Amino acid sequence: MTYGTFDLLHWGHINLLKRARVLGDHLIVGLSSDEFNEIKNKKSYHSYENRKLILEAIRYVDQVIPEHSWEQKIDDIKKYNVDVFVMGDDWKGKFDFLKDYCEVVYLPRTVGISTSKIKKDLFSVKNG
Ligand code: C2G
Repeated sequence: MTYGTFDLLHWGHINLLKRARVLGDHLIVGLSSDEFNEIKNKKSYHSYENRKLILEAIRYVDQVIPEHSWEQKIDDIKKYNVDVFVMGDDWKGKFDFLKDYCEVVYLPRTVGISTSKIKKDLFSVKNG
């Protein structure tokens, strides 16, 4: 299982999902709701419904559920019988408390791409 906003889907997201998928046989993505994004101080370009539609089209993703809060992970792990929890290593250590419930894996982030980089680069192109 993994969680995230996955806005303006890019190859860094795909690399994460691809590597996460092979750690098990069914990948669930806890997709941040628009409301939870506000709590994370993130404003996504695509709505939750459209980010969900995009994620569900990815071959590595088997199921998408909403992420409404920081506190839902333990319940999700129990509810969905999660064996492995996976995140990019920008989160390294932040979810070690989940080790009591499942394996916790932090994967190296893909260097050179991010949703904020895309927005920044597009903004500078537009403004010359
Ligand atoms: N990611 C990556 N490489 C990048 C960009 C992102 O590996 N170049 C990974 C992140 O580490 C994360 C996932 O892709 O595991 C989704 O990234 P975001 O949509 O930015 O997710 P985030 O805002 O970190 O939300 O409860 C956890 C949060 O919802 C995580």
